[in-house]
Amino acid sequence: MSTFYNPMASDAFRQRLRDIQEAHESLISRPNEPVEDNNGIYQRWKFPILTSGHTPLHWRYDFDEQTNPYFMERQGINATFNSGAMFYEGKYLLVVRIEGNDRKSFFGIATSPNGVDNFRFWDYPLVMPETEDPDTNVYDMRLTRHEDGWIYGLFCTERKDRSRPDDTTAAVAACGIARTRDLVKWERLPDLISHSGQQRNVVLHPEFVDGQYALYTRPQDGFIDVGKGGGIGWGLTASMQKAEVTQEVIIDPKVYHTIKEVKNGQGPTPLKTDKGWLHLAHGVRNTAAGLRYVLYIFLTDLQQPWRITHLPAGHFLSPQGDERVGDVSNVTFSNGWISHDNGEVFIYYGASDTRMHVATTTIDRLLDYVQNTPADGLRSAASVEERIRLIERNMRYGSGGT
Ligand code: M1P
Repeated sequence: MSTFYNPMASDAFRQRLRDIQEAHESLISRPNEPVEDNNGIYQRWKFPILTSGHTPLHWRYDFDEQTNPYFMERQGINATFNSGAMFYEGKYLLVVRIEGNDRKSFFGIATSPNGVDNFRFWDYPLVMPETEDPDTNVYDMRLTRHEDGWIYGLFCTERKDRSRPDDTTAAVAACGIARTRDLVKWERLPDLISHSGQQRNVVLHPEFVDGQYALYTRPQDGFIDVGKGGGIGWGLTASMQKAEVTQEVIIDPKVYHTIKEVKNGQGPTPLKTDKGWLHLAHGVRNTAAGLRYVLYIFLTDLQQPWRITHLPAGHFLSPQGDERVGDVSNVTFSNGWISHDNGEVFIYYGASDTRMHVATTTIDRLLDYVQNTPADGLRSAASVEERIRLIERNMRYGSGGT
């Protein structure tokens, strides 16, 4: 990472430059630590791994005293969240959704040697080429290392809804597609064509299925409301250079009175295990205080990745403590996780559309969780029955003794 020194500036200006660089370095290099509380499923880590304060100072300040005599932050960064993730050349690499004070999101790459702290941004943000129809906003990239040899980044591209010119809030979401070999140079491909309305949370499956590329989709009637659409969909396309899904089936629908009553969406690229494909997703319900986004896990069949074999009830991870608060409070959202051959898994999640966190676990724990957590009985009485089964099993060990 670059350090900056301006020999032409006044003592006061140079001192401030030194001070903010020291404070920035101490934030970035602060060691993270596991939180004491641990549910046995995963380990949360205490500090956010990325905040707006982690973004490079030279993206925000003007270091020239002539043009910035008050040493102001010229181009503030509002938030860093919802990051795609992969292990790349020995480092934990995140493609971070960075939101400027101007509300525009863009991508920046940050890497860490250990996956839990010391994430440092590359000197420049990622320059994403545009299609003939320029994006207004791009965000939430899912990285997939596909067996065709490319690394794909699928993301949401948002544009004004031109059919409603008088409504300044009307927007259209679609799936933008780009690919790279080195994460530096990106080739933009045409946006996904689907025939089910708008799209967000589209994810590329890492292997060919029946000789085709396979996509997890999330069709939606509106920009925010999924309306009659929604659910995690599945579709095939012969090519990613002209990706088109003509047949989309919903493999994981939204369901009344569950954590995904309002909407849901595939998270990162699923992980292949010997028991099936492990999926992380987000589910959304409504509350008097607004929407609540939580994460859940499910397992699909190895040969038929669209077929769910295990789907535990309820959430796997929900916003806790400070994670609850931010620009869009009560949100956990994940579009990146990293697994190693030794079974370790690093789950990266955005909290309340503001900052990034990590939780660590293993494939074995995730498989135990997904295979042995009861499914949703969809009624209070069924939940009580299920809980009584657990209580009765435990009662064998209760003697009233110590
Ligand atoms: O604000 C919460 C999330 O809302 C959207 O997700 P979804 O389409 O599933 O509602 C996205 O904008 C996401 O980035 C954001 O975190």
